[in-house]
Amino acid sequence: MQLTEIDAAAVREIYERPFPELAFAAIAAHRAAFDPLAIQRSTLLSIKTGGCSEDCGYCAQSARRETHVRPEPLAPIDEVVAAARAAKAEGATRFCMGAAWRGVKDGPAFERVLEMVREVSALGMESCVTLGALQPHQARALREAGLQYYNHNLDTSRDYYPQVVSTHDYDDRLETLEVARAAGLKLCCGGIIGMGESRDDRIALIAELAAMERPPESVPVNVLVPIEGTPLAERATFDPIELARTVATLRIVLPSSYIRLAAGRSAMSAELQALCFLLGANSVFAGDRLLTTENAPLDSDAALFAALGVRAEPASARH
Ligand code: SAM
Ligand code: DTB
Ligand code: SF4
Repeated sequence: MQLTEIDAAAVREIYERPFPELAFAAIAAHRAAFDPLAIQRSTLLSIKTGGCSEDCGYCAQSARRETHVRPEPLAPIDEVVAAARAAKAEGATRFCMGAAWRGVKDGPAFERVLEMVREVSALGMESCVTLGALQPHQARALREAGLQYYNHNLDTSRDYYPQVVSTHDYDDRLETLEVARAAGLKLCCGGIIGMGESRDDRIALIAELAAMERPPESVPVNVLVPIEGTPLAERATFDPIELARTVATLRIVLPSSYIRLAAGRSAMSAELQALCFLLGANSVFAGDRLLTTENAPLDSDAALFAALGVRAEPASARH
């Protein structure tokens, strides 16, 4: 099914189906578009940690909050390349570099990021960066450096967004997504669940993604990692069945996108991850760390994959 126009009512009809009906449709959609045994693996590295001007209520890296994070300057290129090599050796096919910036500023720091992108691409890995807001000439420079994916999440519904962040708005996020798309970049765009949003908010986010003229190729589904010192940690409400419904609905409305079980896996049982893979999640963050927090360890992932009989997708299996 290729949906070009989909509204919240259509998404709700899918999301709220009796679970066995929802699951059956999601599994069928997954098998029609993907090898259900293959899970894509991306590795994350924080290349510029903390000290961010923004006030995103879930984030450890806002300068406005007292958290476990100590700000660090932009990483040197050789450290980033070493981390990318290690990720490749461990079987990751995509290397994602994250900076705690409101947006990109022209100058030596951006030049260094461009060099990181060139070096990672030269290793034969897919590259992804997440640097906040982008201007068109910056997006073009990233594309020319060999960048494939730009990660920029909508994070939640338009209605709930002002309760999550006050220093930028939903339209700013959509604008950057358009800028990245116009430069020929693939989009990695998803959200966070479990930060006190309602089911309506989750449905509205899914509808927003599905209604894009060209939906994101990659959709990260983060479960809130509660960070001490952030306001949303106190509102953390995680419901595993809502996660499963979110994954299954995304699989049905975005049949050819990779759906990533992103942050929050270290707090999930093997059974819940297995359910999400069954319902169409086919990508994970691999590696012991996310940006500022721990990820599900590599050895437990290997054990989980072996127990389920699934395998890491080889490089360039589809793209
Ligand atoms: N500053 C850039 C931006 O905001 O786009 C890039 C980095 S930001 C940390 C990237 C994404 O990480 C956020 O949009 C959010 O989806 C996710 N994220 C950050 N902190 C998280 C947390 N505590 N739990 C779950 N997801 C989180
Ligand atoms: C995404 O959707 N999730 C990643 C990545 N894109 C940049 C970030 C998760 C961060 C989790 C909390 C932390 O480690 O600080
Ligand atoms: Fe800054 Fe991004 Fe964290 Fe928001 S999510 S505070 S923009 S690093």
